[in-house]
Amino acid sequence: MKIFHAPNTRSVRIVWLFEELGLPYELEKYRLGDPAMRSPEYSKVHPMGRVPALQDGATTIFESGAIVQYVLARHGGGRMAPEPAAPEFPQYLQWLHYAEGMIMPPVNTIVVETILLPPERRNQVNVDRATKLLSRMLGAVDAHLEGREFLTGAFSGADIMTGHACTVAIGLGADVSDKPNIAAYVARLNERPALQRAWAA
Ligand SMILES: N[C@@H](CCC(=O)N[C@@H](CS)C(=O)NCC(=O)O)C(=O)O
Repeated sequence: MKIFHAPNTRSVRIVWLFEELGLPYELEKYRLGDPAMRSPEYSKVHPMGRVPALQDGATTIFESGAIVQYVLARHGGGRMAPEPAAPEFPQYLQWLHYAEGMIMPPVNTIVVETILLPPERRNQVNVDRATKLLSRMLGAVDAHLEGREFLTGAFSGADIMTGHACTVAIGLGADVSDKPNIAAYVARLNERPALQRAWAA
């Protein structure tokens, strides 16, 4: 399978997933801002010119959460995802989708307003609002992690998605001094050799 990847982006999630599963993969690597991601050829892979995307034979799929679900369903062999009948399945889906639904929107605003926009177009009101929102979104993860090592029992696709989003948020400077469970969780994730290999890819 081929992973369309750019270092330090959400495609790290997919490389991390493959590394955890020990599945072979090929990388097609880009840099953020690479004109090749805007080419007509790449728009056949991802119509918005983004990463990650995955090619599996004749199938091409984008959206990191969908890719995680797809890979685990087709190639996971029952690992890293509870069965639909398992009691933890609903919570697994919830935390799998929480990353893009709730954490990444304020993260995106912070990235745009503090990194991507030229200084004269930045808006501190937007940064302050997003920072407050992000803190509330991380608060729910912190509360859920009380007494838990991972989000839903054993390490799963939900940790790939929401764990990565928490790691990115902290990397951007989110204050988790009042969220000890998240701080410890992210430290645990960062110790995983598969994640270390994915960051280096
Ligand atoms: N919801 C999408 C977001 C994809 C996305 O925005 N990827 C960013 C990198 S983290 C990207 O490719 N940006 C390139 C660009 O906007 O030109 C997912 O989870 O896959």
